[in-house]
Amino acid sequence: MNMITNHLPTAELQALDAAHHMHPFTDAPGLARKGARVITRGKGVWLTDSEGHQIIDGMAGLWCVNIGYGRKELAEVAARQMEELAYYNTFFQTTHVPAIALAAKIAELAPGDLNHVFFAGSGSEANDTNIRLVRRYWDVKGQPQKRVIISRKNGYHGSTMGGGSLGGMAPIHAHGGMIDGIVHIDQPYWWGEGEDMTEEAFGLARAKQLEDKILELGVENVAAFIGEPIQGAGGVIVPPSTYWPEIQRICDTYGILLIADEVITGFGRTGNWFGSQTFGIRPHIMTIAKGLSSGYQPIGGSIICDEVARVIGEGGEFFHGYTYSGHPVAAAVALENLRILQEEHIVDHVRNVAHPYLKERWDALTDHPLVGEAKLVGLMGSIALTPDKAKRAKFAESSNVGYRTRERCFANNLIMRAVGDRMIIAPPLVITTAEIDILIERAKKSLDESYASLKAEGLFVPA
Ligand code: PXG
Repeated sequence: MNMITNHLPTAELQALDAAHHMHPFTDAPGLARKGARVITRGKGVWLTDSEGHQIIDGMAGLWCVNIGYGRKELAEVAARQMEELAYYNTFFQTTHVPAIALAAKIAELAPGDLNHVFFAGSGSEANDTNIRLVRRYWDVKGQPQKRVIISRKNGYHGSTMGGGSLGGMAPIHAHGGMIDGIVHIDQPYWWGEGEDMTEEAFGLARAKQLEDKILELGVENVAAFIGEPIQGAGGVIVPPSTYWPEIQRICDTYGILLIADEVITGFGRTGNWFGSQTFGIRPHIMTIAKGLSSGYQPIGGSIICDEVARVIGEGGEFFHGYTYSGHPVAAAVALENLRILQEEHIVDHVRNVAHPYLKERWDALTDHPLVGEAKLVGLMGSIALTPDKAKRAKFAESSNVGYRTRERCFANNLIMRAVGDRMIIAPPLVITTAEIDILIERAKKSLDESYASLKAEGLFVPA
């Protein structure tokens, strides 16, 4: 029997999964006890599991299925490309049509003079490329000591050694260490860390840390700053309006390279093609992945400005690349995904229809006793769970409030994730207003149940 087309009963699949499949970011014994949820089909914003549940995917997979599941056009393009040229590399002075066409299309969509694309297989790989690119850039310019990259605590840039080091997550650093030459400043998380400051003043203060760090390290040692326009995996932390303009000013003043990690915020998520446009950021390099192919094929890359590409070129051969850089099937599928995003005006749908409709309902969740603030940019949202809104208080860790609420969402056939005490969503960009109603209805029910259980257990109290 072919287990893929005619699968085994759920319990058997779960047993095989536990025996042989090591999952990312997972407590394996814990999962083995419980059994993993087996997802079998996807259509639009809907998933089906092996037990036949119809689940609304509030996370677009892992922030990536921007055009929604089940688009046949992408399957057809993949099949055609596999028949015509399943693989060829882009090393050794060779190229192929899908990589050419996709690079040209990305350059057309990207703002400013971001005109050059270096392909990778994922966001992590692309950020590893970026580390080498920015260090090589200063090298060629005769400043090889300019190597330090400044990043943020609670930022996420992947989980390879380079990506994990750029990210500011201590548990990741604890498993395998960090590469050298990366330092972290604090994140612009006003709700959690702003104390008595206004959001605007706090945004400026957190951006100012970049300037202080550059001066402390010596500008002659600093290569670049990297940040996500909105921190995704960190909890959909939307920075105060003052933050990015000040970061931009500092990068301009000290002449350090600015990398916008657009792996989540790219390709329509924020209501523009790129989050940098939403926040007025002018990066030298953008990291892309996820929405580039809507997750239908693994592909990522770096979009590089004219000046950085020119300097890298002046240096002669750049000793870097992946077997699958510009993979023809992945590139063809990504190109078809971009055609659909563009021709079906999906970014306009986010900005003009889905965002405004969801925004009203998302903000209204703050009426719920469990919800403090609600943030939504485009179709990327978060709510803070709190036992005391006025004090922006935290729950005790033992309340497991995020996990508890996520479990209620799962039970109610809604995928809404928890990051600590924030609940986050990033649904497929094609979500309709009727589907938004269902998402909100299930979210409310889950919040009600979570709240009731906290109350019943005497846990609805500040830490
Ligand atoms: N940068 C950003 C901003 C990301 O969100 C990566 C880089 C790495 O991409 P790859 O393709 O190597 O995974 C990401 C990935 C989560 C979660 O728990 C988020 C990501 C990946 C896995 C889990 O929200 N983002």
